[in-house]
Amino acid sequence: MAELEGLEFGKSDFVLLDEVTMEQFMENLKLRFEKGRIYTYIGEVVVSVNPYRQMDIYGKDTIDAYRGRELYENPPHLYAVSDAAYKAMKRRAKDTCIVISGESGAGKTEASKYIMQYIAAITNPNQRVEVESVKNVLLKSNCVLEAFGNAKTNRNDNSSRFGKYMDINFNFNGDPTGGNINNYLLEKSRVVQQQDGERNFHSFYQLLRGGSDEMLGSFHLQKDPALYTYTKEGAATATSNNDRSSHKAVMSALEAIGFSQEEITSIYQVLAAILLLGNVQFESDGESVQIVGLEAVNHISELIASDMDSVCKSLLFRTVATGGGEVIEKGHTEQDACFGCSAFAKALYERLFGWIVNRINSVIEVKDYNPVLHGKNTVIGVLDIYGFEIFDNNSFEQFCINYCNEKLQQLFIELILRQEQGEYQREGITWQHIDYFNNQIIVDLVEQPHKGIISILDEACLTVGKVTDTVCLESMDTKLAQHPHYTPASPTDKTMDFQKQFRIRHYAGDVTYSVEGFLDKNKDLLFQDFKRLMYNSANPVMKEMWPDGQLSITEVTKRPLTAATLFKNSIVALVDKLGCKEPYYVRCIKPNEMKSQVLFDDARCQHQVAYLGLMENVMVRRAGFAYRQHYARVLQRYKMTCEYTWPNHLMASDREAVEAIITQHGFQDDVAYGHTKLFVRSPRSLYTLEQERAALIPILVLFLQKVWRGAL
Ligand code: AD9
Ligand code: MG
Repeated sequence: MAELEGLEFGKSDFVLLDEVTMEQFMENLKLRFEKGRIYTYIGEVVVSVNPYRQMDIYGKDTIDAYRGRELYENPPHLYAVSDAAYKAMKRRAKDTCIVISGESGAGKTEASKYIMQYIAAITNPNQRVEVESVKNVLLKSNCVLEAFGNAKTNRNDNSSRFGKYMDINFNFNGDPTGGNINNYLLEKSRVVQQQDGERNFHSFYQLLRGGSDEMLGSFHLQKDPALYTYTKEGAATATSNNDRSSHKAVMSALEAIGFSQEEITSIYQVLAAILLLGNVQFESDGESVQIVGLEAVNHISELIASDMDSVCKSLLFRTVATGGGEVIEKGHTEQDACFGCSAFAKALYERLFGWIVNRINSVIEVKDYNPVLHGKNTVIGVLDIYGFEIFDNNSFEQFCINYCNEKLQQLFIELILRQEQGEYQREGITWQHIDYFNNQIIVDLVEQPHKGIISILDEACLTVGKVTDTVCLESMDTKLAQHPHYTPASPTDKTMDFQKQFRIRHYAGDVTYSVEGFLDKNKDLLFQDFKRLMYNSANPVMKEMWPDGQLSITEVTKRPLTAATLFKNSIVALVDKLGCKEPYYVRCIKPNEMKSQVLFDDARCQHQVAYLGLMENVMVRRAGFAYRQHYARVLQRYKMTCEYTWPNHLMASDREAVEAIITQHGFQDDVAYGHTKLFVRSPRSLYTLEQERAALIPILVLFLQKVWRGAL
């Protein structure tokens, strides 16, 4: 691989643009995409454009080219930031994290996999067995989590329907010793309903199409996904995934990770039970509700190791404690029974997914780590989480996801600024604080205690009696009407249905939310009877997934936390975790909606550049010093451009030699000399140096060839 790219490929760092305008930014991004250069820097941030084709840039040669090298020594690549994060962790014992963001289909998950592969490839040179086994589990976990957490959507055939943060732990040698995965907000509503053209989670189709006849027979399943309510929508949907071969791969990944046969069977039994639950129907004779077709229920009870009576009971009744401490069974209406059944199916899947993640964690957990013996245990975190979402119809899920992005943007602002300021302080250089939009005000709008949207939602969920979505919306409109980022629906605004919608002015743009279903989704009600049913399962694996089922009805006094509050708590914890690490960023862009490898949709890309805050990022980077490097490195790279330093200098220090180069080019007003590094303010100076160097290289090569041939 060439050391540096030629200028025909555009500027490899947006900081080098002649002017920071959206026009120039887009021109450069497009040129690079068209030339097959999918990565570009903003300082240390990698901007990545999904190529929608296999690129020959991830092989062993490339890994070797990036291993241990500095960012600017090679063309921009994920491997370079991975290496930077790794070096910071290993050499400076810093915990680091790589935050990958971008919208659905932009390439986040692929990027996270390349990052993990790179880290796996450059570590454990001595092939120690225990380290290899940790690496193996970390890599194999992707396959399992994708099967259970990904689905085909209209935007992406392999869309992650959960947020994922993975910590990889390292010992003092810089070898992985373990890890931990956190998952966020699995889109469980997909289990029972999918939009046109979309599918349920891959795992269901993999089981039906790839499971052996023997397995399917014992689960009372048939091969055809069209036979099951929950999979029939997606049954005919074409997808690039091969369910049958994926099933094999997942089974062997589960085994390789260390799941026992009993556990693997239990996982698939839960899936089978969910599929059968989808086919259960209810009918009412006006007085009581019955289940239509008891055979499915019989099979379900077998699959979840319960008795048929208990399953029927939990589908048709709920146990309630009266004020006097009495316990009574209340029959469901047909509507309640249907609601309960699908809530049960969703919860079964969510618990299963959570259990799988925990089980993987138990295998890779760092055990017996002794800091005295093993040195500091350092961490690299990789975050692959949903990007900002603006759909035609935005619901509770988009509200949560967009709140999460506000929090991450907050962190981005804080960390990038903090990092910059920290560096200037360390190097003894003064710099001017710069201001830009701080989105804390929007974060507060959502999460502030008592006043924020989540609090208002929670209050409505806790109120006894029938508070509807619309009543809750009225309360939000009254309390937040004055907020500059909140717009109540107004009868005069033609773009909004004033009875059901509200609008938030997010940092990334305005989003109109439809409040319909907000309260149900926030309450996330699951009748306690289902929890007890599963806790009493004779299958120990399933029982383990439902520890809260052990409480008897009279013991259940506290209301469980709402979905929004649980999500908020998990995101606050995530941000805390990221906040104490040195961050590296990958900002992914989706070039078009057609999955085309040639189409660059200017408007769509520009929109993403705007809401990812990339222009601001370039400005911040340029407002300070765009470029900084250790003196020795600067000298090594540019010494050929100065008569006092080529081929060697006679000065007292590298710093003085660098000063000679800078002075000879007349850039002295554009730089600052730190304790260990040179800081260059304007990219133009750097650009001139680069050009001069590039022009000199062919002359130098000619010269050397002549020397070798003995012509000189
Ligand atoms: V979602 O938010 O989970 O819906 P992601 O994760 O951002 O989304 P993903 O990584 O799944 O997107 O990428 C979508 C598809 O783009 C992949 O399935 C690949 O077909 C394609 N892709 C993405 N990145 C690359 C790449 N570096 N090289 C080749 C890529 N193809
Ligand atoms: Mg993904």
